[in-house]
Amino acid sequence: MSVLEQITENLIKGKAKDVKELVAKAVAEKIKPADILNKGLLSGMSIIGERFKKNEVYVPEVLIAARAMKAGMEQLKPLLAAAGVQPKGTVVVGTVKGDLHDIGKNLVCMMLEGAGFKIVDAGINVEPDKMVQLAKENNANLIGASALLTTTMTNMKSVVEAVKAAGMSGKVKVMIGGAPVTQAFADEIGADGYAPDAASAADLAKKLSGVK
Ligand code: B1M
Repeated sequence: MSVLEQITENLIKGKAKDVKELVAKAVAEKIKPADILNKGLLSGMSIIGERFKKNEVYVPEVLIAARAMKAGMEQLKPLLAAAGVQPKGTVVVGTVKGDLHDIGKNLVCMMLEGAGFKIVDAGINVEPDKMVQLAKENNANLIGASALLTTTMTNMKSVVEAVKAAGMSGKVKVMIGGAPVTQAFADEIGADGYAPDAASAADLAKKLSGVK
């Protein structure tokens, strides 16, 4: 088994220490940082994402795999920057105003990072204007809004409106999700996309960003 395949396999199993060591080994073997990222780490997260969608693995397995990916990424980040490898896009992710639930939002952040995006985590209880401001500051192409309450999901509309008011429609797309959110609601408020779970959020971010 190649070192890249070993990285993928150990990431799926959530073995952070082994992933870290294998990434160091791959670097020592002079494998390109972009290949270590795409063919090792990201392919592991993509497999975990697919299994999560099919309910073959659950939240804890995803969190453990994401921790292993982080361990590998810590080694790789400086090398990727030095090699000029660009992220697939930048996403500002936050839980909307009035809402303090962040477990799903954090999973979405991890899956997006696992798909190759740069994440700006805006946190919880985020004002719509704050999301827009962070998108501007970080030159983001996407805003991801999460809501878990029927009383706060309406604040997603304010995010869409804040993006419009800032003249950023088209340049910055808005994707939404969370337990009470539906595609019909996304259509109603004019969001650019809806994803039912964190793995689908990564697929949607790629689609909205026009990348594979
Ligand atoms: Co709250 N809570 N809660 N809560 N809480 C729910 C959501 C609730 C359904 C429980 C219930 O009554 N059965 C209910 C909402 C009812 C409703 O509006 N329909 C509820 C309520 C009422 C409340 C309070 C009002 C309770 C009170 O104080 N009276 C209060 C509100 C506080 C506030 O936000 N202002 C409250 C507080 C809390 C805690 C703080 C105690 C805690 C949150 C801790 C935390 O997040 N750090 C909490 C929890 C844990 C829950 C439940 C039990 C679990 C939520 C969760 O983390 N799920 C929840 C009941 C339940 O869902 N069974 C409940 C796991 C997580 C992985 O799933 O977040 O759905 P989820 O994320 C999924 C997808 O939805 C999707 O991907 C994720 C992974 O696949 N997704 C996205 C999420 N965001 C996305 C964004 C995307 C795309 C996909 O694109 C950007």
